[in-house]
Amino acid sequence: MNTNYKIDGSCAMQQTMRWYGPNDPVSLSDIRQAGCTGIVSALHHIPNGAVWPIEDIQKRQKEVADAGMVWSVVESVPVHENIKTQIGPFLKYIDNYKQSIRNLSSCGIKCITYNFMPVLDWTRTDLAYTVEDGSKALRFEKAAFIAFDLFILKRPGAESDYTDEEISRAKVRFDGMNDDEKHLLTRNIIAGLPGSEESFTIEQFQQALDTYKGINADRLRQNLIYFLSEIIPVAHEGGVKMVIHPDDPPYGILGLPRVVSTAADFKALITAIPSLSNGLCFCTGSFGVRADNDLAAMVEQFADRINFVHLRSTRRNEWGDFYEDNHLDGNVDMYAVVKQLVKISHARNVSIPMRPDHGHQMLDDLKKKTNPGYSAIGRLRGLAELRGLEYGIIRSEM
Ligand code: DNO
Repeated sequence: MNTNYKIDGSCAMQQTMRWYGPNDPVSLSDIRQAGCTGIVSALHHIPNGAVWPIEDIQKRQKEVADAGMVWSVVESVPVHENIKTQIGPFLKYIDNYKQSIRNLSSCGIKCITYNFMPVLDWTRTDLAYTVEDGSKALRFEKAAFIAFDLFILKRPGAESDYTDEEISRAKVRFDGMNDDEKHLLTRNIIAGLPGSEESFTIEQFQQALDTYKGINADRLRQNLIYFLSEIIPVAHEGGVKMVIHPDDPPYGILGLPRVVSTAADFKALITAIPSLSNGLCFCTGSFGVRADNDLAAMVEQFADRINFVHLRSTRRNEWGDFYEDNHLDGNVDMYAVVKQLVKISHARNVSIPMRPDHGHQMLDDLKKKTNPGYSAIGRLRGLAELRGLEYGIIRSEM
């Protein structure tokens, strides 16, 4: 038995939370008091595509250090849309991306998260879904999403992406919405959730979708592999692990291609670019929406690639809707996942940074303006439960 459990010691994952910077209503002191030693952050003020200056990186590092923590993971250096579509000055944006990697590395930050989702980062239809205990969760409801696509956005050709049953459910859903609800749904989808670096009007949104005409999943995958072939050698040289975040939700939306939704998807990326700097941000909430993703088996399969972990559990239904459940509830077998993560951390002798991904808006936070998914108390609860789970696993099995 290992009685040496130390938070952030070699036998446990590093506990972190995301911090959106000085404007985040949750302070660094709050995060420290939740028991974290690491911070996950990004320079949200730097425009997408521009180089991250060393001075700005150091300033953020100092803010975090002054609060007694370390900026351990970047989430995210966003990938410019031109890089995904290979339209326009994408080579320039790739050069800038490489320089941001070099700058972060020279400051000692060695783990960088990114995603390759076309147009939209994570997507939800409802940011305040009341669950049975009275707290509020994020939710993706397919009928509402399809209603947006067919009857608000009116995307050309959208009907052919859905079954008759899905269309009629969406119609009923749409007819039952008043104008405020339609407006809110639209905003939730296109105005950009926290951490997404894009925000659109309806017209701009359709234009952005149009740039993917003719780009199917194979083509998007090729563009991603090209991007990786350029940046991974730079990351490797600087000792940096690039970690890709899976698609959220992990299936096609709005006719857009998806290339990071399953184990096979990620396998294709590491087969093409085998360097260990080509890593994975293992997000149980995103991968877990698909019943065909065996999460614990994926941790085992990608044991040497997982360099950052998001722990969250979703509960899905037969329609493809899901909401974010409590961290130890829902469809994710969190015990099996954490057990496997503890195993790989030990085998590699590393303390992999993890963060409780999202949390319910609850207790006092219900009265406050919070970033959807990123309120203090819900994440505190999630982290406390996950810490206890990990502690129990280490104490009883190792
Ligand atoms: C949502 C987050 C995502 C994630 C990006 C990574 O809460 O998990 O916004 O940060 O997709 O690039």
